[in-house]
Order: sequence, then structure tokens, then C-alpha cells
Amino acid sequence: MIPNWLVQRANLTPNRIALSFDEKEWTFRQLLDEATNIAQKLRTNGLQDGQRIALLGSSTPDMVFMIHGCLLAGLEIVMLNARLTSSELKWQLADSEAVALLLDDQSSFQFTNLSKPILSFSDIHASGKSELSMVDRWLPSKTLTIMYTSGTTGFPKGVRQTAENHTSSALSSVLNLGLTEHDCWLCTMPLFHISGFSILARSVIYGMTVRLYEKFDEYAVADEIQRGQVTRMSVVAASLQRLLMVMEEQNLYASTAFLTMLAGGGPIPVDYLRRARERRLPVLQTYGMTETSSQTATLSAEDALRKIGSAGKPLFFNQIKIDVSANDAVGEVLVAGPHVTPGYIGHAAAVSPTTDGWFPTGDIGYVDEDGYLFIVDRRSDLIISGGENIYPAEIENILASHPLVVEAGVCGQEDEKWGSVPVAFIVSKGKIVESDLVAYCKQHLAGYKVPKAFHFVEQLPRNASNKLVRRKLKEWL
Ligand code: S0N
Ligand code: AMP
Ligand code: MG
Ligand code: MG
Ligand code: MG
Repeated sequence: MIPNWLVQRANLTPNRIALSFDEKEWTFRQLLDEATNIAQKLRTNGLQDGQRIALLGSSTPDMVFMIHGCLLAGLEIVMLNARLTSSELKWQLADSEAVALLLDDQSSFQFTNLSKPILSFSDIHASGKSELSMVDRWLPSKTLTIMYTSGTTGFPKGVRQTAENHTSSALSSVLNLGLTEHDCWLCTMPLFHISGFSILARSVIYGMTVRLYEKFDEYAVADEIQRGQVTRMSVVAASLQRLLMVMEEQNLYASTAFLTMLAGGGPIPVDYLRRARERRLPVLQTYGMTETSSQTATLSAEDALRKIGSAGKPLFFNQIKIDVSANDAVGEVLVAGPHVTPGYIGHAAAVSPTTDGWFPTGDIGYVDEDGYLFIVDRRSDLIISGGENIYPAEIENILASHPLVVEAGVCGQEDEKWGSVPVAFIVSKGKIVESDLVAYCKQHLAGYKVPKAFHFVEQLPRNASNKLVRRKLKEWL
């Protein structure tokens, strides 16, 4: 059994600081009290050990209390992406069969005709408490969280992340990065992504402070890093780029107390890594994904220059191999380890994620002669915009449902700010105004999925079996 992280931590080091937000701080003991309170109120609202709920809100202390409260109550948490539209979220709510939606009523979300109860955070706070026996330990196979990740067909898949997945991931990470008693992880990554959630898990497992921000703010981050109150941080390329601009503009350097910046979630331009070094920012490229509850490989600090561009070697419990065919050293990256998901829920529940214990990532890469992983491409047409994943099919399906669109093809285009952005090719019947298409997309799709450009064409490139050739779309750009 794995002890509930927070219960164990509050017993071991009750007076250490667990969470810091604005000017406020909570010790692990206080965090446990807040979470216990929530768990007892969730019980009053009829939620039982083993049930699945969905959670939607932004990165606030209240969200952290809810997460730990749900875990204490034995609930599986579907972490919903707050950038999605209500129609996208409704689909995930239905697919996940969550019994209720816990909704941060400080957020602007509105749901009409949702076929399940909504419990707002303020409703929960206002409820009375019920006695319950806290779930203070878990079977390793117990699903703690579920995160939806986009799928090639346009239908996202709910990935199960178990107690063992999260725990082994945190342990692997600390074996690689080490831990000091002053460690404090700056969290500006969304808690609904594993990039953010894994920071919360590390905090309670290590006894380390999380300095939480509701939103990424490059000025505030530059200040934190320069002052050296925080020692670790996770970023994607888009946030790293914004931080570098501020540090360069104001001629700032990272404090020597700042130890690690994990950069991943998509390709990191080598130029950013070089610029980071000039700012004395110790950036380590990392390779991780939702299905692996964060990092599989991370470059270690001593290799940062020598192996620049590499995502490093596997963390201690993990293994990587390349599926090489045609005598090519480059192939699909396969991953194994206790951090790999046991599977999906909902429509993809029957799909086994692994073959002989190896998870095919869909990423193309190679391992160099010294054992370092380099990611070079994707097998599919995945577009990663600012760390958010988009499969063209999701956008094409929506565009094709517009009454004036005959068919649509979408591909990624390189972008200075976001890395890659979706652009659309449209075959229309009759005249369509581009702003109408944008408005239509915004109604159905998260902002980051709305194509940045629309090209009107006579027909789409198709192969002999009538399949859209997205590679050709890229050539047209
Ligand atoms: C880059 C971020 C911070 C930008 O968000 P920001 O500045 O808060 O924007 P908003 O004010 O909300 O919106 C302003 C306009 O910008 C649009 N927009 C926002 N984000 C995007 C985007 N990504 N792409 C395109 N457009 C975007 C809004 O729509 C809005 O436009 P209008 O006004 O037109 O509506 C933010 O995007 C962000 O936080 N990104 C990171 C997301 C993330 O965490 N991704 C990683 C997911 N993968 C994993 O978790 C696995 C890898 C992993 O675990 C990991 C990754 C990195 C480091 C470590 C690890 C690890 O293994 O631990
Ligand atoms: P997600 O499913 O949202 O967790 O995204 C995981 C995907 O992000 C991986 O399958 C890769 O395609 C991409 N990714 C993560 N880290 C890296 C990296 N260091 N270099 C290139 N791509 C990455
Ligand atoms: Mg927004
Ligand atoms: Mg994915
Ligand atoms: Mg953010």
C-alpha cells in the first residue's frame, strides 16, 4: 500500500510550509486540515469512496484543497482543462461518467443542460460536515487522477494516473534532481495538466513548498527567480521565451539559489537553451507526457551544454528504447516503467496502452552513442501550441459541420510565439466570411485550437484511398 501522501507528510513534517500563494502560506498540517474539511463536506453531498468526479477551475489554493480533499474522500478526479469550451467539456464529462462536476464558481464557466449535478466550490464550503474514515492509504493500482489527452481521431482519451504512477514519477524525479531543505517549486503550470499536478504530488511526497500562481506572469516569475526564494520551476517553450525576453530586457540573472528549470511539453528551441544559460538559468530539457505522469527522461545539469538539444537519459525507474525498422537509428520512442498508465477510461477503455510493457509514444527520436534521447518529430499530425496539444481532426470535424463548408483540412504552421499553430484549408459552397468561421470555431473549440489562418481552395490533397494528405497542406503553406 502507498500512504496517502498528505496524511503521511502532515505526520512527518507538520510545520513545514506546504503552499504559498500571494502573501499567504499554509503548513502541511494546515493543508491537511483544509483538505479534511473538504472531504467531510463532500461526504455530506453524497460522494462516496471509489466514485469518480470531475474538477474544473484555475490554480488557486482552494483548488489545491479540493484536490487533496477529493483524494482523502477516495474519489477519482477527472482534471478538466479550463481552456476548453463548455461543449468540449460536456463531451469529456459524458465520456468519463463522472458522477458530479465540482466547479470553481470564481471562474466564468457556465453550463446549461448538464446531465449531472454541479457542486460549486462555494456550495461545498457552505455544506455541513459528515463523519468519514479518511482514505489514508492506496493500492498502488488505485486511479487517483484522470487527464484527457487529445487523440488522432479528434476524440480525446481519458488517461488513468494511479498512485504508483504519480509516486514513482516523483521518486524518479528526486533521484535525478536531488532535494534540499530550502527547495520551493514555482508552479505556474496549470494543475489540470500533469506538468502542474506533478508539482503538487512532489510537494507532499518530498515535504517541499509549492509557490503557486493562478496565471503565468513573466514579470513575477523573473522577480521570483532573481530573488532566489524559489529553487525549481517547470516551463514550456512559450513561457520560457516570455521569461527570457523580460530577463534580457531588464538585464536580470537567476539567483544562484535557483537550481532547476524543467523545460518540456513540446520541442524546446536550442536557441532558448543558449539564451537561458546567459541569464544563468539552469534549464534542463525534459521529455514527459500525460500517459507517463510527467517526466520519462531529463537531461542532467552536468550534461546541459555537452548534450544541448537532448531530452537526456531515462529517470531511474524508467526505460526507453527506439522501435527501429529499416535499419534506421531513428524510430518511434517506446517507454516502460512504473510511471506508465495502465490504460484509459470511457470510449478508449478497451485500448491497451502497452505491448509487452512498452508504451508507444507516437514520438520519433533516437538515442545517441552515449545513451541520450533526442526527439526529432511526431509520427502523427499532432500540433503542440504553447504546450497544448491539438489534433487536426478535432478542428476539421467542427469546420465540416459548418453549413457552408464542404470539407476542411488542418495542419500546423511554425509560430514564433506558440511554437506551432493550426491553419485551415477550406473547400466551401458559396461565400463564407472568415470572421464567421472564426466565430463558429470559437463557439465549439478552445481558443488555442481556432485556426490562425483560413485558406480557401478548390479541393484538398488526397491519396489513392481518398485520405487527406496533411503533409501536402504543409507544402502549400
Ligand atoms: C503558455 C501559457 C502560459 C500562455 O497562457 P497565458 O499567457 O496565461 O494566456 P491567457 O491570458 O490565458 O490567454 C491569452 C490569449 O492566448 C491564448 N492562448 C493561451 N495559451 C495558448 C496556447 N497554449 N496556444 C495558443 N494560444 C494560447 C488564449 O486563447 C488567449 O487568446 P484569445 O484572447 O484570443 O482568447 C499557457 O498556454 C500555458 O500554461 N501553457 C502550458 C500548458 C502545459 O502545461 N502544457 C504541458 C502539457 N504536457 C504535460 O503536462 C506533459 C509534460 C510535462 O509534464 C512537463 C512539461 C514541462 C515541464 C515539466 C514537465 C514534467 O514532466 O514535469
Ligand atoms: P501530452 O500528451 O500533452 O502530455 O504531451 C506529450 C507530448 O509532448 C509528447 O508525446 C511529445 O510529442 C511532446 N513532448 C514532450 N516533451 C518533449 C520534448 N522534450 N521534446 C519534444 N517533444 C516533447
Ligand atoms: Mg483564456
Ligand atoms: Mg498526449
Ligand atoms: Mg498558467
